[in-house]
Amino acid sequence: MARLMGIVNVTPDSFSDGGRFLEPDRAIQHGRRLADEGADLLDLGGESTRPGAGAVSAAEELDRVGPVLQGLLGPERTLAGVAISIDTSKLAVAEVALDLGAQIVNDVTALRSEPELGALCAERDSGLVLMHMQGTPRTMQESPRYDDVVDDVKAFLAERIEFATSQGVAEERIWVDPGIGFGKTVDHNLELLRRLGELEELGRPIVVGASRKSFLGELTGREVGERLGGTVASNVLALRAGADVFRVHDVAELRQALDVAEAILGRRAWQRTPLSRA
Ligand code: HH2
Repeated sequence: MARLMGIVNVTPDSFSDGGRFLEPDRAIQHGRRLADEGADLLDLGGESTRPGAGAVSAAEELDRVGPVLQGLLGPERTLAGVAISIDTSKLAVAEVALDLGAQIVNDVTALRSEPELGALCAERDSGLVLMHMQGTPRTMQESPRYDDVVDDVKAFLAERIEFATSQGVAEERIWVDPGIGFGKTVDHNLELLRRLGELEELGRPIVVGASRKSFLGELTGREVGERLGGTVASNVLALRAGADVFRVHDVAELRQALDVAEAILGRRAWQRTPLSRA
């Protein structure tokens, strides 16, 4: 079944919602709303990775995400069946987040920034998302180049799985992500989405983060807040191509789109749902 990962960015500068949820109470409210709308997971991040974004210290990142994690999970450290992933590349942030009840580490640097993060995930038996990125957020869009973007991304992820398992992470705990928009041209992103199924050979669930990203703006001329149609199209086709986890801002709309797409694809037994009059 398609799993939806709702995005909670507690940052002043994220590319689509920067500053909207910097206040802990607003971020908590937003996270609860995404959970009600059908998110299976919430991805909580305290550092923007948009092209050109500046670095943030671990202390600052923790100041942003710590109170939100506490507010969402409470003393029981659970949120009604919804798991929380911490979107960080920093050991110190991941450690506290796992202490507070996060269950997955989403590292956009795939353990290259702080390799010890692998041992932490192993010790805590947490989930781990390994994402592909060419370059760093500061430089990644300068002139991305590949021999064959899908083969290169696949080889990178295979090597990163090997590294993570060498650090003790159980292979079953790893998910992989092609890193849409991270050191890729529009054509690279389109090719990755078109040939996503080739990543299934890695044998791990595939995460896709296409929501509101700039390739959708380049394709449609739409500003970041007006890319829902492009987001739906790219996620539905990613589902058909083999994606398992969908990292999105607009959970209600994507839940509806993916539920219908899965029923059409015959991947989900459907039941009549009474009409809601919200
Ligand atoms: N994209 C972003 C951040 N984290 N993690 C994974 N696994 N995959 C992605 O595609 C991905 C990610 C960037 O999106 P967003 O969080 O909306 O923006 P920002 O990095 O500016 O906060």
